[in-house]
Amino acid sequence: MSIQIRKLDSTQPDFRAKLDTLLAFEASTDDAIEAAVASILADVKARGDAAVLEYTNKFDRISADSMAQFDIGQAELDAALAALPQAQRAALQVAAERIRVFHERQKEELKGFSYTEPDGTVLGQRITPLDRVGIYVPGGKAAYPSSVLMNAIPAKVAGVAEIIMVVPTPDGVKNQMVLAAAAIAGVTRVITIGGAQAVGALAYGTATIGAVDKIVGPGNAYVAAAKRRVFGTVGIDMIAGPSEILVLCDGSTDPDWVAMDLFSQAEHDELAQAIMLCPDADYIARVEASIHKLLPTMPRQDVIRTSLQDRGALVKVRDMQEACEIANAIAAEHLEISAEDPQQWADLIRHAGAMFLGRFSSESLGDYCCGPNHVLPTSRTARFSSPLGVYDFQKRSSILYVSEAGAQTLGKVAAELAYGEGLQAHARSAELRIKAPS
Ligand code: HSO
Ligand code: ZN
Repeated sequence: MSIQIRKLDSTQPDFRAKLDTLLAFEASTDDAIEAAVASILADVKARGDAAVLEYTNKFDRISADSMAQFDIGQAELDAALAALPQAQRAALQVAAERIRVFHERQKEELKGFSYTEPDGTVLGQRITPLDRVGIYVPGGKAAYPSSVLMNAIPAKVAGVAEIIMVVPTPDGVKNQMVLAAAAIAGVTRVITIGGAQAVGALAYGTATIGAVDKIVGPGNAYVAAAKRRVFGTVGIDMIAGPSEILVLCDGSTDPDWVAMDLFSQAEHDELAQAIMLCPDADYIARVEASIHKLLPTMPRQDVIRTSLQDRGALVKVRDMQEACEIANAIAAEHLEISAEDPQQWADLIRHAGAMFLGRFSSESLGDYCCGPNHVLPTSRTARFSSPLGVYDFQKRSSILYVSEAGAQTLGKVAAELAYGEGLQAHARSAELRIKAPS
């Protein structure tokens, strides 16, 4: 079966409207899902472990009789790691080490500070890790060991004391590579529960699972809805949408490479989005030919075809400058700049989750092992949010030490403002510290 891929031209008068339609993605607002999730969360909050056990047995088609059966001990994690084929174990270890090194750098950027004023007053900011974090790992078609590393390692580097990973095991089947990745990343505890019930258990705590402070990690529409609802009780990282890749191409890269890069995100999901921008019409035709040639060789060709047909596009732009402007409007999760001199174009980019510069930097390398995080803002949220990082597992506290001399001058300022706001106690609290003139 062949593929029909959308071709757009930036000189068409309705180009921006067409692009907007293509980019529009409705994050789940399904009423049935919302209602189901609300009732599961309320039930978990009220009945704790009993509810989690029931939902897990029902949704994952298993028949456990106690929560203890969902706890995977360290010995089982270590055994999963030991049993992996040597090459797979080595690859996970190399990836984990590189991810750790990158995030250690991030941590160095995130030091607190303090400064002392002439009167001895000291002001500053202290950064501390979260105590307990929950990591949600999907158990279905997107059970990615690489995502275990990408979520757990920054938490570990930040200094989070307890990392609780939940992963559903439909029909009781455990993904050994996911367990091995948990062992490598140093996850504290792995519990084989999933869905909204796992999010509820982590957020509210049950007798066997203590409440966490933040829940991170991707999940299906139920998990996303549950994370939104528990936000406030706990922190959450983001609501991840389908994967996206935007390739900016000057026409100098082997078209097979570009076609395969587009496939690499399209193969994640029918809803994934793969778009190419290029000023050279002949080159676009060559990439299209590569797509036709390579698609039949792909095991996941059905997913790729649907994704490319429904949400993909090959876009002819006037020049690379215009490609950069459009890239900023798209604010893609992944942006590849496959060009002779990528840096000059990268300098023009303000909005992208991750930028891959030059033709050798395929997104797949970043997905697994370069080091930067692959959990990135999707659905245009790169306009205002950042890759998952050490900072997501830390928070800041302000430090205020006011000297006796500082209290004299600051007290007058504060009292003035407090009277202005009609707040007597504030004003007098400041004034009590001001010494009467002797
Ligand atoms: N590209 C995905 C991450 C991933 N790729 C995991 C392969 N495995 C995030 O958009
Ligand atoms: Zn990927």
